[in-house]
Formats: sequence, structure tokens, C-alpha cells
Amino acid sequence: MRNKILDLLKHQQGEYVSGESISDTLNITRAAVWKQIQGLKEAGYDIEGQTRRGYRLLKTPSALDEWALQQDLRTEALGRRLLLFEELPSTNDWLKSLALQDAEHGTVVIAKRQNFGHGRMQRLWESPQGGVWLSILLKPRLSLADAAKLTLSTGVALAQTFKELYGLEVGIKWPNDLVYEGKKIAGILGEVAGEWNAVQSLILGVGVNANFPLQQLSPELAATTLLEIVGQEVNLNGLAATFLYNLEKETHSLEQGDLQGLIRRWTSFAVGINQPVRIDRAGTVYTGVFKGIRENGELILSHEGREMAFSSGEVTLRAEGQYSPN
Ligand code: BT5
Repeated sequence: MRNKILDLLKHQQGEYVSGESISDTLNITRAAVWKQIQGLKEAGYDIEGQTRRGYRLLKTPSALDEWALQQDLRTEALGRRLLLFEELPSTNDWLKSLALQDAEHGTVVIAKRQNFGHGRMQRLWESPQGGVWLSILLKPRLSLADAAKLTLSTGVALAQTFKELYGLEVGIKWPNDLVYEGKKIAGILGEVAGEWNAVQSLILGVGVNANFPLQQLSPELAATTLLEIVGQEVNLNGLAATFLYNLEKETHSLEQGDLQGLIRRWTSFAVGINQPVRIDRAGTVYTGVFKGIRENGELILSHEGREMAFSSGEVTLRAEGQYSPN
């Protein structure tokens, strides 16, 4: 009913719709219309009501909202099936179980907050209200090796989104942390659902620290939020929709085999290229210059006159005076 009312208001494109015509069209009482409109206002919809003329929709909410997000979507597949929850333990875990029940390519699960969000190696991911915590199910036409590169695509899509929407230069810190002035603003977790060869399902989890103050996160984290940087709340539906659009574009480009383009875009956002770094592999520290990544996502280190490659699972990367992960 709520969405039907919104559809009617949207259809009038900012013009008034009388309470009577809403109640006639939807076959509900005027009082029920009024109640629904109150609910929408509480959810952040800016709806003007005038006694004689009726209602008109002025603005959709900036908080996460299924209808508003659907309006902002410009994708073919990503987010066309969208499930929004007030709270979940973890959107990745939820989507994983949907994937096992054969959910379709592009299904997106979003939660307003998570109570058991996680990062790589089951590290805890703090997910208070006001962030964008979402997971996307992809069944790409790619080999397993190429599909693994979609985490790189996700980083690029996110960095592009920050740039497009807020003019922010958010960097990608290898392998795939999004950082602003050395502080983490978003994280990415790619997981395979079930047996890869059997179902070919990849789950991409993305967490963006958006509309909440830094005090909501543990003080020891080297983190920041969009609210801190931009100085005001951003529209989370627009943020999610733009990101999904950019990710779909990246996915298509990878499916068409443009790996070089991906590496180029990734490198253009990468933090610390051609700078001295320290790499810790199982307790052994390698110092050298960070030269970029290989096509398989491995980091290239110029170390004592030769090039060494490191994969993300086995090392931690640190740059002096810069953000360092765990
Ligand atoms: C990541 O892991 O950065 C991937 C985070 C992915 C989260 C999304 S939210 C939606 C979906 N559902 C999930 O359950 N997960 C995904 P990693 O690189 O392992 O970094 C984890 C580390 O980041 C933690 O150990 C903390 O040090 C730090 N951290 C935790 N919460 C943070 C936050 N909100 N902002 C910045 N850093 C945080």
C-alpha cells in the first residue's frame, strides 16, 4: 500500500494528488490514506499536504529506503531484486543462504545495521545505523580466476562513486580498503557461495561508513565516515544506487575481457604506488617500492633490484606514516 501511494505521487511528478483520488484508486479510506502519509513522513519523505489540493511528493528520504533506492537505480540486473532489513547479523551471510536457494544474479541484501558484520578472516566489522552495509550476488560469466578480480572492480566502483557524488579523492589501499587521508572509510569482502564450480556464485560485501559520527566506532580504529568528511548527511539511496551502477559497468567490462582497463583504473586510485612500503609475510619483513599489481591482483614489490609478487592472503602491507591495517 505504501509503495502504491508513492507510485501515485511519483506519477504526478511533483503535482498534487487529492486524498480522495488516492482513496478511490487504492480502495482505502481517507483516514487510511492520511495514516500512510504520516508513516511516509516519519520515514523521511518530504510530502506536502494542502487541504484542498491534496498531497505532493517533494523529496525522497536520505536514509535507506527500498522504494527510494529503486527509483534511483539505473542498473540492468544489480539491485533489481532488493531486500532491505532494519538489522541483520551480516548481509553477506544472509545472501549466502539465499544463494544456496538459487537467488538470481544481481540480488542485493542491505541492512541498516549489522550486529555481526565481518571482514576478512572473520574479523569484526562495526556496522552502526547510518552506514551502507550491503551484499551483492553475482553469477558472472567469468572463470574463477577472473571472478576473483571482481573485488578489484568493487574497489574501483566505490572509489568512482565517492568521486562522482562528493568530489572526494578516496584511495584504494591494496588489496581493497578504501581510505581517505589514511583512514578507512569502506571495506570489501568477496566470498564464494557454495561450491564454485557447481553454482558460480560470488558474494561481494561492501561496508561504507556514511551517515554516522566517528564516535560510533571503536576509538582504536583508523577509520573515518562520510559525515565527518562531507560535514552533512548524504543520501544513502543515491550512494547505493550509484555504486551498483558503477559496479555493473565494471562487471561488464571484465566480462568483455578488459582486464587492462581494470588494472589501469585500479592503479589510478591506488594509494602508495612508487612509494616505499614494508611487507610482512609470515613474520619476514620485505622492504621495497610498491610498483602496482599484476593481472591476478598480486602486489608487485621492487625489492633489492628485483620484482617480487605477493598475494593478499599471505601478507600485510604497511607504509611509513600511513594507514596500516591489522
Ligand atoms: C574488510 O575487512 O574491510 C571488509 C569489510 C566488509 C564489510 C561488509 S558490510 C556488508 C557485508 N556484510 C558483512 O558481514 N561484511 C560485509 P578487513 O580488511 O578484514 O578489515 C576488518 C578490520 O577493519 C577490522 O579488524 C577493524 O580493524 C577494521 N574495522 C572494523 N569495522 C570498521 C569500520 N566500520 N570502519 C573502518 N574500519 C573498521
